[in-house]
Amino acid sequence: MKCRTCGQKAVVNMRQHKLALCKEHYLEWIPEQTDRFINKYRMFNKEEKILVAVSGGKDSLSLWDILVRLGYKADGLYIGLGIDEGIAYSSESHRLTQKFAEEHQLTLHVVDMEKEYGHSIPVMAELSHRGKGRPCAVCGLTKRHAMNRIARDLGYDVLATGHNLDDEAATLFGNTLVWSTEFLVRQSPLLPESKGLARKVKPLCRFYEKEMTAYSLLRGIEYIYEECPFSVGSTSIYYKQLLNELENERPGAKLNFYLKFLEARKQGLFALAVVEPAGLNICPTCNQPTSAPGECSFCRMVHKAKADEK
Ligand code: Q46
Ligand code: ZN
Ligand code: ZN
Repeated sequence: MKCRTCGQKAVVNMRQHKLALCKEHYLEWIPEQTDRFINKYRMFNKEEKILVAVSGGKDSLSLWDILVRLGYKADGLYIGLGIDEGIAYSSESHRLTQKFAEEHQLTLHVVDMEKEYGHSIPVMAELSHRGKGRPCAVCGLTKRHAMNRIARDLGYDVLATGHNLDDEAATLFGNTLVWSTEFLVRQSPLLPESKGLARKVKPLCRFYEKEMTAYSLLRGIEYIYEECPFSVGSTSIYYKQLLNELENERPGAKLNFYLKFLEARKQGLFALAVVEPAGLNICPTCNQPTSAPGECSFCRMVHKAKADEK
């Protein structure tokens, strides 16, 4: 297999794109494509301040790396979840993120759950009785809250996350199985800023997970190989397996599933589902927008955890 650009030996062969590339040209192709997606979906421009949510995994570190290589103003945000589970998951992912930031002389903000709110994610989940043994609901709520707070307080224009095509296709598949129109209408590479919530973008949403793995390995990015221990056995991992079986038989099926959805969405397939939240309210504790009057669900959770502690 030869590189399409230079004819040297290819190291990556992408059946779904009928494209093989050598190391040098693959490491050029990924940022070029990313920039194309950023412009196509009008995510942000070179003047805007971008906050990248970095977890220490391959996708978010690669995203940070790509944005900086492309000349965008991108700082990082690491959220210390306090997940150990015998593999020191959080401390190891924090160490690798810190290392990446230092080596590239980048600015990294850190929010430590335990220091700022008194409890790690697993403890918070237990104390607030949410999530039935899995802290993911609490974790998701916390991450959204912290990202939005830092973006607002430090004046970032946009929040970028490292979701890849496999993540997006699995979410889409899950939402389609139950025809969850309210989620389908909001699933997009770009969510514009609205009522105090920062603009959110997913510049890697059209790359297969294996393309991101290849990028991070060829770029020599050191990332945490382990997935979060709480992701084991999750529905999204099951959906990813199903979609991979489909992809093996029909290369390109996953990308088609996602892109055709974006097209249908753009043409207004889910437009009727757009229900504006009835007059967004402001949480009196953290000043972030919330759908119901009174404290937001994050602040209620923190209070409940504090009350139950006593
Ligand atoms: S939600 Fe759940 Fe993830 Fe949080 S607790 Fe781990 S698996 S990190 S994307
Ligand atoms: Zn080449
Ligand atoms: Zn609040």
